[in-house]
Amino acid sequence: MSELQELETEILASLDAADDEAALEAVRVAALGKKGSISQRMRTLGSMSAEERQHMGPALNGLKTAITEAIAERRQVLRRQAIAEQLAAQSVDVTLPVRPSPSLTGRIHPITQVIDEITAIFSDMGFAVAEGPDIETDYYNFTALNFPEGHPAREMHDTFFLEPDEAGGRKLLRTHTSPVQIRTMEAQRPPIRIVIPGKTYRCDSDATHTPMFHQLEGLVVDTTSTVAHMRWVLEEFCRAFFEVDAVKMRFRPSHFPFTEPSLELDIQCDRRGSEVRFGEGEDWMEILGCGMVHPNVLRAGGLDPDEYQGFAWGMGIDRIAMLKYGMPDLRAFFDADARWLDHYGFRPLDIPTLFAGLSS
Ligand code: 2NL
Repeated sequence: MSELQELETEILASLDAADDEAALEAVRVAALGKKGSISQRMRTLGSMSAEERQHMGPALNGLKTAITEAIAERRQVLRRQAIAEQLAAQSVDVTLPVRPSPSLTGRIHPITQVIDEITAIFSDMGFAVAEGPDIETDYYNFTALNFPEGHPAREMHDTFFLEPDEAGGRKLLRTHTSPVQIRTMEAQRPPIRIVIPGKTYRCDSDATHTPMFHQLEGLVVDTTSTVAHMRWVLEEFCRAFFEVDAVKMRFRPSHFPFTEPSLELDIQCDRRGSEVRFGEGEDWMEILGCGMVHPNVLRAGGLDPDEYQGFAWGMGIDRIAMLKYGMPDLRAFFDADARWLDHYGFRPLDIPTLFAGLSS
């Protein structure tokens, strides 16, 4: 057998052995690539005698054509094989039982449910829902909210700071949703009626605190908004949320940097049984903090405190969700345990509305 025939047999054998496109490409490069066995031989034609060249020229060209065709053929075979394998892998057994739809097996997390319930109540009273970034600046999280520079209240918030940026500024994870109120005041003129649900962060972790938790704040700014309006709004909210005809409330004096005066709201309840009952009993439970927006905060929002006034409140969603739905352990909220969610979660199509019932 001539040397070229031997080479041809060898290349055809390695083509047969190539069982995917990458192996095929390797064979092609080894034969027809710049430094391939055929290309190298083609380059020797120039230094041959005319007689030798007359014989080797057509032989080499013939080999090149034969191998090029063989590669194309093999590529076709491999492609068909790959498609056949893919189709076999994707085949569906139509005799298997239908899997129940996610709308039946999926569950809405109790926190999402409670946020939907609360926003439904406030939407009904004419409030809009506002949202903002979780990563905030020191200005929106503290300064604009009347936390003086170096004031101990800043330290009390156990803030998570991000690495400083090029300019040396340190962003942070918002410790409350209040920055959204400042951003809203900057962006729109009163009357403002908004509620802000969202994630908030503080470096604190024990049986009753998680480093990420949920808050819902509200803000009303107009020319004549008063504590009396605030009291009505909060009472309506409590009646609707706890699904009782009447609630007894009491306000206690408190302190927040962003409100003056500041108050805390308790509602009457009965804790004697295994669960808390609202709208009856002799016990009190703290529900939220509230107050009249501090003039400095209005100014930071670009509003003239001689023209505008308003009220605001803030509450922790996680604790209120635990209370309403009798969930004993806060930390289970964020374990992503499907069995827990199966038990405490809500059906996706049971959307809370005031007319159809919040939690029925
Ligand atoms: C609490 C108390 C509160 C606010 C939040 C607020 C926001 C602006 C202006 C004035 Cl922009 N106030 N928010 C007011 C009073 C209390 O939260 O204990 N939250 C869990």
